[in-house]
Amino acid sequence: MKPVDELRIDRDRARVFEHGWQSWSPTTTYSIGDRPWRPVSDRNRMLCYRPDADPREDVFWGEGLLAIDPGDGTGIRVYSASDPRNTAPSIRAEVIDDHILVAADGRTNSSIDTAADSIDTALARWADELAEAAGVGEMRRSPTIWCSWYNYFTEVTEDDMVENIEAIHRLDLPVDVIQLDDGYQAAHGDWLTPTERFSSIPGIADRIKATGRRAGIWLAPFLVFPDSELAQNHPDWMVGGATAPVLAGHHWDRDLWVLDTTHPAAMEWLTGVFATMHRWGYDVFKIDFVYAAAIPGGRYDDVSPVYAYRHGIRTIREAIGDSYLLGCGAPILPSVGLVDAMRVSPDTHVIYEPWDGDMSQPSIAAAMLTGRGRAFQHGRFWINDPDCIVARPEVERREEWADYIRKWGGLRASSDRIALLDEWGLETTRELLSESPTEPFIP
Ligand code: 9PG
Repeated sequence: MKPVDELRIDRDRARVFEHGWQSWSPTTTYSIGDRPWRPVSDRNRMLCYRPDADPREDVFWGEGLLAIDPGDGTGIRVYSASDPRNTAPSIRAEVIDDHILVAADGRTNSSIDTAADSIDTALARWADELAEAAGVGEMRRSPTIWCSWYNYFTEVTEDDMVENIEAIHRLDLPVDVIQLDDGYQAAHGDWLTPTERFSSIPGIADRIKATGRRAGIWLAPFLVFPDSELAQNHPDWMVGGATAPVLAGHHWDRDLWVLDTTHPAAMEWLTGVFATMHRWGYDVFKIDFVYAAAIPGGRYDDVSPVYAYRHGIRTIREAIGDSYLLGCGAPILPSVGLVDAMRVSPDTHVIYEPWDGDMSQPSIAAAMLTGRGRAFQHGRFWINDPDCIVARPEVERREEWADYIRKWGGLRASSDRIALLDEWGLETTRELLSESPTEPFIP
């Protein structure tokens, strides 16, 4: 770490904004006495934080971006990677008495916004500049979506899909896209082969399109199960190679290997997977756990992990034509300019508090914390995805979650089994689905 700045603060008023690495990494503004959110386990660090960073708990720490309001009226300091899309320095802010020492492990820019009256205002302006430099351009209107995940999780079946396609149609819900999530595929890597719970993957797209709606699908394109056919046939396409594949975590009861996006044959294969899905009728793609492509490790080409990541996303983009692309579990700043919409928070859930107290874990509280922290990105980098509306009676404090989406939401998606919605749930779902605001705002 090299020193970047040193400034005096008013300890009672000063605030520090930490930007987390990927969609699920906690991102919020703290007072000086606060303890920032950190992973409670190595499992969580790997899956939901920057896997190769290990900040102390008594310093503030941003990935590629950190902002400070010294609380004395001298202006908001914004520290960021000098090239936020291509490099990703960690930025540390250490409080010592009435000073903050800022340091970073790569090249950073710093600016002082003396006109901004809040950290959010300064971040919104900073984001405007980055969006302009990145050539982000006009936002595409986001479709309204129904997603299978938050009711069925990995147990989703073909019958579940058909039941909900029919219910949405019968109730004339304002849903543009019906999106099949995790659970249809034989294994991570074997995306074109259905599990025994599905008779056909193109068949689902046909059923959806027959109701006049568009079809969407989930993939974790850079994750590979060690027991998949892909891993068996092409161990040399993995980051780390055939002999020492790099781990991107352990989830779904399996170790996770990483597809090497710099391997030309692997990218040809990946292009084929997405082009096939597209030909089958899918034109909304939720690409998930994509942080994996930015994990350090040995690759075919000796490029930086962030470069490898961007190349992987571009390869997908080129394979799917005009389709709508939603990033998830994605390194945030390296994705600017590459996706139409972005999950800006951990998952929502039927539970309010995270099961293990870690604010990267599925829960309404964690989704609201970080989604709020990244509200300034909406309409500037992409359409923010605050995660799905869940409104069935089982959902803890569901009114709060609905209010949050009403206030901050960008992309609007529903994820309840429609048959489980009571009158309040159905009305709220219908209301929230009726618009997907694209305008940026100052949070
Ligand atoms: C599919 C899901 C859904 C969801 C994604 C992502 O750390 N974790 O335990 C963890 C659990 C679930 C998860 C991410 C992290 O969910 O955000 O919308 O698509 O994958 O498996």
